[in-house]
Amino acid sequence: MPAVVIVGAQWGDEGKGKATDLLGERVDYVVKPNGGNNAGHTVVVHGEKFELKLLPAGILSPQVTPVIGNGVVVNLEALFEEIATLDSRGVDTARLRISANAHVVAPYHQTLDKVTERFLGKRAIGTTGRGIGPAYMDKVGRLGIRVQDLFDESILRQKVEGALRQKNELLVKLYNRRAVEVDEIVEGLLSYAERLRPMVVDTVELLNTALDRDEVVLMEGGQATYLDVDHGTYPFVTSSNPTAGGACIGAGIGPTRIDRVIGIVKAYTTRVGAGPFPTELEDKWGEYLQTTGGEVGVNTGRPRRCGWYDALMIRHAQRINGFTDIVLTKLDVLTGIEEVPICTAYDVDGVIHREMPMTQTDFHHAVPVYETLPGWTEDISGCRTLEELPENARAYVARLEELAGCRISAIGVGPDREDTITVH
Ligand code: 2SA
Ligand code: GDP
Ligand code: MG
Repeated sequence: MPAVVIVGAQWGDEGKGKATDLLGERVDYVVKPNGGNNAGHTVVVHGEKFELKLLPAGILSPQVTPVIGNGVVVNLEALFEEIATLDSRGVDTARLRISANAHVVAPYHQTLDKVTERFLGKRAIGTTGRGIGPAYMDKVGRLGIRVQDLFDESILRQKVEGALRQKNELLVKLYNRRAVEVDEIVEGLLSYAERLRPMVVDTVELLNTALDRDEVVLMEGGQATYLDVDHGTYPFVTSSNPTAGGACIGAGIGPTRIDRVIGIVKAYTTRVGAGPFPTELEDKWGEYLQTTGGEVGVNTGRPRRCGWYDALMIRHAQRINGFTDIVLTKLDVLTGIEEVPICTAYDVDGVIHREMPMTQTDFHHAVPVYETLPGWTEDISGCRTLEELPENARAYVARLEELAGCRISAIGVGPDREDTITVH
């Protein structure tokens, strides 16, 4: 398996971190292709819990070289904080490599994220407030600061001056904030330059020569398919492309080198932030999933909205990403529910849709149509083979596989690395 992509199939927090960590033993490089410190992965290794934000989950496997790809936006303060936390817990972070082309999240990006959300009022996106959107806006608008700019003070100064001419107009005139000083930003960024220098390399060369040597590179997508700025529930999305195609761009690896695209799918659905969510449960079952599943944002501590499994979303995600396999996570959370609903169609103002509607308006109006399967009460957390699962749990998995049109190759039955069924 030369290059492998891991993609979230829903709205994030499907357990991508755990899946990456699990594959870690067979992988040489783990590259994060998109997003920044808006991500949040909880990985439990032999009972010890790690929370990762900006760093790829592969950093927890000693033989893996973790890489921050060109498609990432890097908050340097958050980077060094996370490195310090992992160092203090005995994780070797010296192996980390960062693309010279990755963009920097500057303090004014974070300010702009927060004031824009306030400005939007009821139409706010519910961002993580980490400055991710404004940093990507500057990248596309050609006003961004790249990691490599920190090694050339005069270029850095010119770029910061250019960016602040526009940002200060916005901050002062539109948002009634104080203007940001060029020196303050330049000095702040330069203070990280020497610590950053040994980590910064041409990651395209690093990763592609590794592939030439038949080493395994795993691209660990952040966020998820329905948070993708092109394919997600726009405008309630993040500002990058956390889909399989986006991983190629964000890592600098050509699509012909990719062998497997693994979709990470939660056995139910969750979402953080605003936006449509047809199967959302605002009753005791929503609360049940939230509590039993421990559905709280790793990064911001926000409770995640919860709902039943939506088969239309997964089938559409399968098309967008071309999954070769699905890893189904958190099946254990459904234990004890007498009858487990699966959304197999939407009723949109009296019209039945069996595939994702074309327009966002229809998606907003979609009322889920459920098929219900009998549940199971047996504790499944100790199961390690498909055969050990209760019959009803097996039937649930088989039905999801059929509806997704894709093989389920592993099933999560608990948060620890070991709590996994590998399907042969
Ligand atoms: P942003 O900050 O611009 O990327 O926010 C835009 C939307 O993307 C959503 N988003 C996320 N959704 C789920 N999980 C994410 N990471 C953290 C986690 C979230 C947390 O793993 O728990 O701690 O709150 C993540 N990152 C971005 C966000 O909610 C907006 O809807
Ligand atoms: P990510 O953003 O996709 O990496 O996912 P998060 O780490 O934000 O959220 C997934 C949560 O579910 C984490 O707390 C994991 O420890 C936990 N988790 C992952 N897989 C399983 C599973 O199969 N069962 C249970 N009970 N928890 C899981
Ligand atoms: Mg997460």
